[in-house]
Amino acid sequence: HTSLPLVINTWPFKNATAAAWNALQSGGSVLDAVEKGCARCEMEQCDGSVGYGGSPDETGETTLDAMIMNGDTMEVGAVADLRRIKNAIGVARAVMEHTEHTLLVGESASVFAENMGFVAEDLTTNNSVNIFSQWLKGNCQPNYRKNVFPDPSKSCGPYKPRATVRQNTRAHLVNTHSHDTIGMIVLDQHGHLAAGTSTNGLTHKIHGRVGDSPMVGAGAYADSSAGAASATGDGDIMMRFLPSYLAVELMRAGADPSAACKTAISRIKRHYSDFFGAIICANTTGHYGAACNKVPGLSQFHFMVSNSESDIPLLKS
Ligand code: SD4
Repeated sequence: HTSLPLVINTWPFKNATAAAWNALQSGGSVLDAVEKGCARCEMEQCDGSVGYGGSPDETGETTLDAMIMNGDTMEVGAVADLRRIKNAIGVARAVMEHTEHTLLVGESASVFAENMGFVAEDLTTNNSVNIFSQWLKGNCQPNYRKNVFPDPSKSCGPYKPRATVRQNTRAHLVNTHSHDTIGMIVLDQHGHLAAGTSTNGLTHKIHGRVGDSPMVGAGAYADSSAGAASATGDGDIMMRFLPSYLAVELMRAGADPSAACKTAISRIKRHYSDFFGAIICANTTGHYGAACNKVPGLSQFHFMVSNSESDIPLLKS
């Protein structure tokens, strides 16, 4: 396909798109491009929802999830609930290239990262402290718990199960500004395909919560013989449906990328009509598509594209 190479990523994170594109132009592999692109967002703290200093959890800590997948070899490296290390996608790649494992989590992932030479630093910033203290002060809702109540003597938690389970309680606020993961797909002229994600997850999540982004087939999936996909949104819901895997398998079966994305989203809608989420897809010829679930507050889902028809990142929706 003449428009190759192709870089696409979720949300209008155009510096990430450009970083991935430049990595390819300077001779880097598709994995280098995914890593450089996501790392750019980690350093820029894209939207406050990638990298350090965003989305503090219920204890005020920022923790990171990331994944990278090689569509040629099907190797994956991922980290979840990573603490104290800013470059989560770099650690994910180190898991892929320097271990036989796929996913490392929590404190142990951080120790692995330190041993691999990643710098340990505090991920807390004034911004994350502010978000956290606002939440403690006024609006201390157990956003991501159901059928529990907070200890009345404290402003927040500890939370206890309700004696009688209320039906259908979903104290789950969908705040579109608390989710904006970067998910990226890169395809080069030789058909090498890679995908990756990086995020700081959800604001006020329960300590230890892991989203869809580091989960293979949920946050992203790549298979150079079929295509690649990456999802963003309400990871707790989305990971139940492996939307990225589903979209790639649909493309393998002949669906065009837009149709594959739409089907992956509608599969989730069958059960959760108001979930917040979107997916991007590309096939092996460099055609791409995207779909999102329309919910109040999210008028359009934007994503970035660079290919040889336009090496300036284009905003699509
Ligand atoms: C998560 N999927 O941790 C991520 C958040 C996200 O757009 O993608 N927001 O659930």
